[in-house]
Amino acid sequence: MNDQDMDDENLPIPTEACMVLVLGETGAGKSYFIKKLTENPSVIVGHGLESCTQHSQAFETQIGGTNLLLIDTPGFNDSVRSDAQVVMEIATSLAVQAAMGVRLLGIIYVFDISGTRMTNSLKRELEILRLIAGPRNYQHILLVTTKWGDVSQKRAFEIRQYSLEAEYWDDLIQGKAGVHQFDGTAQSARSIVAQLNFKDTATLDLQKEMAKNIPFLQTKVGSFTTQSRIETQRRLDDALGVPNVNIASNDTLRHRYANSRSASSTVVELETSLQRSKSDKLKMNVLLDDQVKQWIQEAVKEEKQKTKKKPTATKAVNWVLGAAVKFFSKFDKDADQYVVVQR
Ligand SMILES: Nc1nc2c(ncn2[C@@H]2O[C@H](COP(=O)(O)OP(=O)(O)O)[C@@H](O)[C@H]2O)c(=O)[nH]1
Ligand SMILES: [Mg+2]
Repeated sequence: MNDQDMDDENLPIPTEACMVLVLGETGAGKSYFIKKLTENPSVIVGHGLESCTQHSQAFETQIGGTNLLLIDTPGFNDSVRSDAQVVMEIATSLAVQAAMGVRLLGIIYVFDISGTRMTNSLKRELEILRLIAGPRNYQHILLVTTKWGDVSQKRAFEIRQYSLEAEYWDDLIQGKAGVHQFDGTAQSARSIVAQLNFKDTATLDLQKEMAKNIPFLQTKVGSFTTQSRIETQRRLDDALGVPNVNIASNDTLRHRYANSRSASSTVVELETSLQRSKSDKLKMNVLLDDQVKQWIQEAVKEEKQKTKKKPTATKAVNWVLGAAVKFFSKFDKDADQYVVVQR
């Protein structure tokens, strides 16, 4: 399918809205930030460690006369999803945005200043952010620290922010990414978002790669998220003292580790991880742009049948994001079967 196939009839109601991606670790405060910004009670904020944002979702608001579509994402380092899955959801919203001609203003990257972070997961997450955006687009990124509430910790938090800026965010800041502290209020959220450049449109590196119509696995961020998973497994193998496990093998890891000192919970963790990386690779073979165009047409058709009208852009974006999650989850459920079929 090419762009000409998408005539007006197949598109949702045109919108002047601009899209903003909200990214960051699970629990960092993405949904909380969006809730304050949009004052929309249906934004679900998390309570415990489990991730709360079920899947990516768009929420509308207006800033200075511009309609914004904020994309809330489940978050990296999530308890139920791999980073690859999260990146695919981000890519889906970028593909919808491109297909519907919605302008992308940039990325808000949310960081919990009160939490202590594992260096490796932080580095990995920042690498994903860099690969999605590309160095020319750092100017379209806002790095936002949250959870400054505990006054007794203010000094410690400031030192943490300083070390983030000096050691982890230095290249992003040099590339003109903005740094902001969110104080938890609606006014603070609005004034942070107002710092995005409303006149400019961001074209992220990932969008450029996807426009070439290559499978997602071949994009830089696609290959990074699957490669590093293999690397994580190697490290776990080393820890268990079982070198050179061929992860492509169909032998179950439980069998391989039967005589090792490993705790069965670690084996289960490895098996889950192996399963996820298999299904992630299969998901990533999809030509996302084509798939998304089909979903948009289905969303328009369904809404027209129901209400005799086209869906709004927000409704269509959410319809597609929901369809994408259902579609991806099939790969997780059938991961083993698919792998056997592929051999
Ligand atoms: N004090 C404070 N709590 C916050 C802030 N942002 C988020 N939280 C809390 O942190 C938890 C996780 O927030 P949530 O927005 O669901 O995180 P998400 O996974 O990034 O969407 C919730 O209990 C929020 O109430 C903030 O700026 N200040
Ligand atoms: Mg959330």
